[in-house]
Amino acid sequence: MSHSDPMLKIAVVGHTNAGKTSLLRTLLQSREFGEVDQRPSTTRNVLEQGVSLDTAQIMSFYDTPGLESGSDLYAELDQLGEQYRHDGPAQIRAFLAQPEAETIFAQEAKVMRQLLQSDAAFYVIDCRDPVLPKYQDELHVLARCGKPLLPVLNFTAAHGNRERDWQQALAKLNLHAVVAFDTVTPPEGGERQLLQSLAVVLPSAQPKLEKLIAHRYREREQRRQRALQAIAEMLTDVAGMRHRVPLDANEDVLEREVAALQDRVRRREHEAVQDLLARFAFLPNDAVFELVDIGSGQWHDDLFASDTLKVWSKDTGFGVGAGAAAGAGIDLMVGGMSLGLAAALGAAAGGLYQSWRHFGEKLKQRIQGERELGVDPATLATIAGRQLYLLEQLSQRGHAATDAVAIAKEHRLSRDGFRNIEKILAPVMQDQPDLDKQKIIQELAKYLRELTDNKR
Ligand SMILES: Nc1nc2c(ncn2[C@@H]2O[C@H](COP(=O)(O)OP(=O)(O)OP(=O)(O)O)[C@@H](O)[C@H]2O)c(=O)[nH]1
Ligand SMILES: [Mg+2]
Repeated sequence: MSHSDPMLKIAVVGHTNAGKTSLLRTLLQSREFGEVDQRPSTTRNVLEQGVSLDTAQIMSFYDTPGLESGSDLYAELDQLGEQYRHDGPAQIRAFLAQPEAETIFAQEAKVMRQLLQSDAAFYVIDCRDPVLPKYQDELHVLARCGKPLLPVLNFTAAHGNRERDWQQALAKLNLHAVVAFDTVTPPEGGERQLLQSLAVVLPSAQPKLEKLIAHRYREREQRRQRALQAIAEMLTDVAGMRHRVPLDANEDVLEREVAALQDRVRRREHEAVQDLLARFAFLPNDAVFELVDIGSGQWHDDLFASDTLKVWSKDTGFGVGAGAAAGAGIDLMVGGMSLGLAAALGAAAGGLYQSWRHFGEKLKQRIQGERELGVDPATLATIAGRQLYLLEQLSQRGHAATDAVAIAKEHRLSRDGFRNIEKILAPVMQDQPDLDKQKIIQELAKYLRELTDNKR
């Protein structure tokens, strides 16, 4: 791209509350751009945001205040006289020179000044609204600025929207290129379609926009790849977490160790969630765990909430054995072999030594006086399922969304869904000597990629 290339300037205009700032949040992949609110007239001034490609800025977007007085403005322009009949931009400039442009039409004037200085504009429409005359007047006034307008139908995910009515009304104004793009739940490939349609109404910008589309595609693929790698790393870390418990440890010590291990798992999962949110440019509170505790009916966000684990383990084919039955999600391992937490509990209830005894001499020798606590498969399947679900949600989520992604109980993996992951992680879970952790992470990342590719 040569330096003499003029900067592409795209304004975002439309009625107040139509979702202009929201559209830009999604396009710019920035949760923090501007101010979004359900009240009208949230954006009070033009706000610019540049877009860079390989460190060079190629274009700027301009968020503008919402239009509110389309019909009054239409009447005002009408009074400016016959001489502007065939020169819309001159008519708008004449209007902007009037005192009213600084007083009652101050908001509208900011929009029109920006539009005159831009190459083209997205005209954002809340297509839940009927095509009212005030909107048609507003569009007529904007069209007089002489810049290409690309209507963007927002709120298309809303039930009973009037997409068709709007398409017809826009065609009557000679606006045939229209894009449906819900800013909160953008359609698959929506951004590409939006930018390509912009290139249709503004052909001179096509090379730049094509470059941007290709760049965004590469960026998305790379981000997904790295996110899957990070998930694989976290799962391998958690699968390999071990807490040693001496043979002569009493019940309190065992409980303390279980709690400490649970805490490590929670923290590692939390870290991974924050990492995913940051990679996708979302905010720390944009994901919440909604786990209902079936027994008490209360909401828990605890990975190890006892009743939930118990019931889900059964539902998802993990059985009510091992750690799940205890609600601990932690397994007792002896010499790298899982004995299930039932054994640990037995140990806790009946005295460590007694329950230890029936594992036999051979085993006792093998463990050489120490047992280990590790994370049980049901817990790992929960964490894996949550992460993959979050990844999927974040990949398709618009940055205009203001609510959080709710991660619920059904997002854990079933025993079947977890089987291959468990197979790959087996050497780590069994604490095999000389295992190549990096190789396992790579293998797991590759498998997760296949798994998620199939879902796409
Ligand atoms: N569900 C849903 N809500 C949306 C969508 N777009 C915008 N909103 C919501 O609609 C309200 C208005 O959005 P804004 O982006 O502030 O609208 P605006 O056009 O910039 O408004 P002004 O700056 O006041 O002119 C906010 O509460 C948004 O969260 C959408 O596609 N779907
Ligand atoms: Mg706004």
